[in-house]
Parts: sequence; C-alpha cells; structure tokens
Amino acid sequence: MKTNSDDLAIYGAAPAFHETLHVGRPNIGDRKRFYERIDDMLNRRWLSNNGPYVQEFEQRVAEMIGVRHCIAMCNGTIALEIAIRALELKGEVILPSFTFVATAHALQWQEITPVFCDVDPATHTIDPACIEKMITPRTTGIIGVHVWGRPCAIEALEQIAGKHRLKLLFDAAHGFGCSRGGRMLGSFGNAEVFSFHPTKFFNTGEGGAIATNDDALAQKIRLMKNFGFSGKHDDVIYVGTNGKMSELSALTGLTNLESIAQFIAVNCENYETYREELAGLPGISLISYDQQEKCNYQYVVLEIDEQVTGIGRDRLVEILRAENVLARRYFYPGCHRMEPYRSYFPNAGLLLPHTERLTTRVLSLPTGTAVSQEDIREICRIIRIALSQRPEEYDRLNGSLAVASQAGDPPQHLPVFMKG
Ligand code: T4K
Repeated sequence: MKTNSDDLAIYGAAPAFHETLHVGRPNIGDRKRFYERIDDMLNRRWLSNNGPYVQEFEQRVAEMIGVRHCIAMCNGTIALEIAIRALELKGEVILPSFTFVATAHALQWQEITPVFCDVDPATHTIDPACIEKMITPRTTGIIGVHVWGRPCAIEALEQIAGKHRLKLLFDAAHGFGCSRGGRMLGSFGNAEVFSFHPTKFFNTGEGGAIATNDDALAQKIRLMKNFGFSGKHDDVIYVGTNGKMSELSALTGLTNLESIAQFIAVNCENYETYREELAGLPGISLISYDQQEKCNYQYVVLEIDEQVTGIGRDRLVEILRAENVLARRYFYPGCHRMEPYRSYFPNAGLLLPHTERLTTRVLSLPTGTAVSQEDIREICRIIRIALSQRPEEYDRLNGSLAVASQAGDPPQHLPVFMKG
C-alpha cells in the first residue's frame, strides 16, 4: 500500500500493480454456457448469415429494450454507417465533437460533412441550445451521442429535429442497459445504434446493432447489411454491404446477456467505491448518474480542475501509468482536432469552448469485473497522494517526466509488439 509521494512509481518506486489495469477490460459471461453454445454452433455448421443465434439475439435485445426491431451488426461503426445511409442523411449532419471518432468518420466515410456542435458541460452530451444556429439548408440530420451512457437531452433534440424536419439518430454505443424517463435507450429518435465492442459493459466480441420502431427503415437496414439480397437466392434489390453479425458474436452476446445484471451490479459497486474513496478531494469531480434511471455505470470519469489540484489531468495520467493503471483520456483531443477534420475546420475549436475544456480535464478509470475493490482503493490512494504533493514537489515531478521522455521510454500503454 502506498502512503506518500516517495512511494510513487513515477519517482522510481515499484509500481502498485504488476499487471496493467485497463479501462475497458471485457466482462465475460458464464464460460460453460459459452462453450455449450460454441459446440452447438459447430455441430450445426452454421456460422453466419442470419443464423439461429443471431435471430435469437436480436429478439432478446429487442424485448429487453422494448423496441420493434433490433438488427444485429458486425460492429458499431458499420451500424452507424448503415443507419446514416438508410436514413438518407446527406449534405451536413450536426453532432458533438466530444465523442469517439467513429461517430464523425461514419459520416465522412459517406462524404457527408460532420458539423461539430458543443456539449453541455454538465452532461457532456450535445447542447441543444447550440444546434439551431448550426442548421443550414444543407443540414439533413442530428446525431446525439449518449456519452458515458448518460442520455442526451432527448426531448429538446426531438423538438429541434421536428421543427426543422431533420432526421434524429442516436449513437448509443455507451447506452446499452440505460434508460431515460423509464424508457430504455434504443427506442428514441428515428433509430439508435449500439456498440458491443469488448470495451463496452456488454460485448459480443465485436458487434453492434441498430434499434428502431420504424418498420420500413428496419427492412431497408436488413437489405443494406446483407448486400441488398431480397431473401431469395441470387435476388439483389438494393445496394448493400456486409454488416452481418456472426453466430460466434451472437452466442457470445446471448451468453453475456444472461450476466448483465451481475455486470451492472459490479460496475455500480465499483463506482460507489470510487465515489467514497475520492470524496472531498478538492478539484476532482466524479461524473454522476441519475439514480432514478437504469444505468450501466460503465464509465468512472473524473474531471480535474488544475487550478485547484495544482496537477493537471495529463500529469495525473502519467503518474497512474507509472503504477500500471492505464487511465484513458477519452475523448481527447476531440474529433475536430483529428484528421481530416482539423484540416477541414481549423477554427472549429472557437465554437466548441466546453468541448475544448473537457478534453483537457477528463479522465476515465478502470472498472468492470476485471477490477477488484482493493485495486480501486489503491488507485484512489495513488490519486490522493499525487494531489497532496506540495507545490515544491511539482519540480521533482516535472524532472521525472522529463527524464522519462529523454530516455525515450516507450509509453507504458503500448502493447509489447509496438514498443521499440
Ligand atoms: N461511438 C462511440 C461513442 C464509441 O465509443 C464507439 C467505440 C463507437 C461509436 C464505435 O463502435 P465500434 O465500431 O468500436 O463497435 C476503444 C474501442 O475500440 C471502441 O470500440 C470504443 N468506442 C472506444 C471508446 O474505445 P481504443 O482505441 O481506445 O481501444 P484500445 O485498443 O486502446 O482498447 C481500450 C482498452 O481496452 C485497452 O486498455 C485494452 C482494453 N481491452 C481492449 C480489447 C479490445 C481489453 O482489455 N480487451 C480487449 O479485448 O478504442
């Protein structure tokens, strides 16, 4: 157990953890059920193309979120691309820059211009008050992102979309298992898109889904994800791609679905421990979740106010990484500062003050079933020690970080094969 700054690995002490603690370690369901289903799949010799596990998975998810259609996909990014295309979005689409880059890329990939909008600093989701002034005659839609599983201001977005006859799509990559007004995410807007990547609290290996209550849209999406095949052999009636979920992914999903109550309970307990252990630390705030709603508690996100802590977010990330705690700076630096967007819109940051601020202050910490309560207490102790350093110790910290970078140390977080 670390007790003071001399114990910090950044100053040469042994790291707190031998094995790296990650943000986004997959939650794994019952292995026996998993292997049984694999055997079943192999015996059946049906591995893809709308197999029985995919059909069962789609039905279970649709029931769980209370939506007419769930169309399983090979990943969340392709699901976004297909949803965007099926909704016939073109020209310009308004979305937050404070999201994973896949949201913007899914538009740009189809030569649709992403128009970045600022977020509400309290919720980290797209700020409806900023949207209307970004609407032009070329605007065809809005994409809201339920960042950290906290729902967007859905009613305000619906109202703006209705008034301007825009399509409304939600990137619900973080939002599986969460609700708004008692209604599960997945059933809002024209459609919602989930990611079931291993870093999400519920995973299918790789995977995603589009959820919608629109029958015609669902039918179009089904055609699009399967090359435009009508369902009859050799009969293509639409332009399509390959967005199909495999049977292996679907059976992984079916198995993990059986454990989601447990995954959420662990996440919730982890979140509460972080909350207790970090309580009262000046300059540190832990994002909150609405206890009245269903939440998956997948993200333990801190906001660091350097004016108060004296140590900025990036310094804290380095201190944690030296301890083998791979904290992540999601979503640094913001889509508008990534290519090709930063070349297309070099001044976008001027319109995104809250996004700019958040991307330098926000930090995600490890949680999920791979992290123990004791791990969390030790992470919190490290954060407390890091923040309790006296200003004269910051010079020592700056020195340690400079030595590490001059020595050309590969960043701790790179996989072994990428280290020089
Ligand atoms: N929209 C939003 C808002 C999203 O957050 C995402 C994905 C998407 C759309 C697109 O959905 P997908 O097409 O991915 O289904 C990760 C994920 O790759 C990405 O899915 C996720 N968002 C994003 C927030 O995080 P990276 O580049 O940070 O991944 P990586 O390789 O650094 O992994 C994250 C951590 O998880 C690592 O520390 C290691 C750990 N990990 C990862 C995998 C894959 C494991 O422990 N086991 C694993 O199997 O993007």
